[in-house]
Amino acid sequence: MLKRIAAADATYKAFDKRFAYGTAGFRTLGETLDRVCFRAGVLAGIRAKMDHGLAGVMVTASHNPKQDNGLKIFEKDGAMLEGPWEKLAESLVNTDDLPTFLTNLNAGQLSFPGVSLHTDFFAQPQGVQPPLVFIGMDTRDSSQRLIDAVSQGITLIGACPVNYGLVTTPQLHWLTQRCNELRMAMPGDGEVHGKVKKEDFNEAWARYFKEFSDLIGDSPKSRYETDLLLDCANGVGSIQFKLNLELMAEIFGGKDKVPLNVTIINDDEKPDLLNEECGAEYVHKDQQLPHNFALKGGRPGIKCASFDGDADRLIYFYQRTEGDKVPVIIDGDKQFALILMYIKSLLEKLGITHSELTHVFVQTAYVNSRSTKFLKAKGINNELCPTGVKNAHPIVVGYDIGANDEPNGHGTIVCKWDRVRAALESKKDSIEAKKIQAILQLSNMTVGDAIANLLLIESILRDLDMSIADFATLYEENPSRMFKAVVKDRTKFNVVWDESRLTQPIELQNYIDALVSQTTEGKAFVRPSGTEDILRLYAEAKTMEEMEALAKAILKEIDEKYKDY
Ligand code: G16
Repeated sequence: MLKRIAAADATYKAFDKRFAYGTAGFRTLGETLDRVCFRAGVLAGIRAKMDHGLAGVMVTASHNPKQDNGLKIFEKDGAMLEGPWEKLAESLVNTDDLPTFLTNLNAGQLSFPGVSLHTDFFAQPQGVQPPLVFIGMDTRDSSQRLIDAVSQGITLIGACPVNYGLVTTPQLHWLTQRCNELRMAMPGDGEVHGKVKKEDFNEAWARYFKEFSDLIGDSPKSRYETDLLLDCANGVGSIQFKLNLELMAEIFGGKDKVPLNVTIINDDEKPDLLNEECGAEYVHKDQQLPHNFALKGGRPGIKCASFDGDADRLIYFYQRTEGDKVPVIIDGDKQFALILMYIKSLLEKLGITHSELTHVFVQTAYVNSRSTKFLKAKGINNELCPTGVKNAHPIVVGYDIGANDEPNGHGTIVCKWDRVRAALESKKDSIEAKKIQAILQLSNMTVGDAIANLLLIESILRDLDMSIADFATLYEENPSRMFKAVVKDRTKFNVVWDESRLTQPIELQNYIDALVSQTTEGKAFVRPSGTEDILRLYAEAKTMEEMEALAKAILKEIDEKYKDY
């Protein structure tokens, strides 16, 4: 086994840089990732060969430009790869001598705190259920080649790749978790994974959407708009969401019976067009209407949304008046404020208090100060964590109901079903209890999911009879924006735990502090990106002019003094 791994590894071009397991796995130019993908396949195979028996690998660079690619590894329950395993993955991918590394690792001469390798991973797997790695990819040019490399790594270490082809990232997380549940329910069935079809995902959400719709009924709405213009970033989201729409038409008994009429734009899956002037990242960060907005009926007042390249982010927006190039944006924070307020108000109607069913809303330093004030006033328990689902997850799971999100459109709400059901037991026939369960069922609890979140949010907007303009005015944000700065070595910029301040270079932090203190309702911070070779700057102020001046001054300082730092 080791010889074949070594021989295969040698066929992939060596690289001369160190790859870091960043915010969302390994990510860089697609053309440089072949060996990384092969080795990551070996790692995922080892993960699956431990007592868990299952892991997942998604080949995607999500919001990044089309020439990039990357991969995320995840656990059998769909959660991100455990932190200690990230460290092992990083070392394994970067080693100069893979056979020696693997030999030492297997013999226990090389160890990683928190990683328990209690099974000889060179041995043939025992037991009925083979170790599996669920794999999938986005629509990039390099994705097929890279997934072949991942697949080879998995096979050579003695695990079995299960290739789902073109899927959204959250879909693959969910399919992995689904298989894990089935395996636990049917431990004697070695072929149970064959029962997990990628369409199960689409079918589940079409059904959950219908179940919630049945609770609302079809009483006329005066403000809710059934029409939605959806920008799919020319990515894999359009392939999957179209299937959802077909299934919804079937389940509702006809397209005209579905209380949501979606017109899709930017659904050309040509890799060249991926994320090009469209998609959630473009709309949110560049604050622009997506390409082709006007092509299929985009006009002032029309409710719109954007997915990103692998459909794990969702941004809502609309054009306020004719000719406006800058859309009104409803970011992740506002989407999840709506979801939490909705659930909280149902719980309040049932008289269920925070101590009976605890909740938390975990956000990042990017949260707008007005959002924080709003949540506080509404009594929503709020915490901050560093960027990345892997950082939010440990906090969220400490509560009965927990949501985490980022303004860029990532977000999910999870719950402890046993706690929720127990709290609702004596009221389970009430409409409120039914709605709480139906809305939580609409959440993809493995990871933030643009398709699931869209159907979840549409359900709430319809129940509350809210228009897109009503949604936008849930609270008013300070003008804010994210900027990028290119520096020679972003790893030299260190931040505090929640990323809101630099610890190094401290002179730059002092400069930012001085500017912020002179700005009305000013907020700004700089952090190194974990997915791109840049620094990110967040700036916020009471007025657009002050926000822009704040950002301009910080960007100038970085350019003049820290570009080659
Ligand atoms: C990933 C992460 C997000 C993060 C984003 C940008 O998203 O899952 O949590 O906000 O990268 O991260 P950074 O600011 O570190 O570059 P995606 O959608 O690109 O996979």
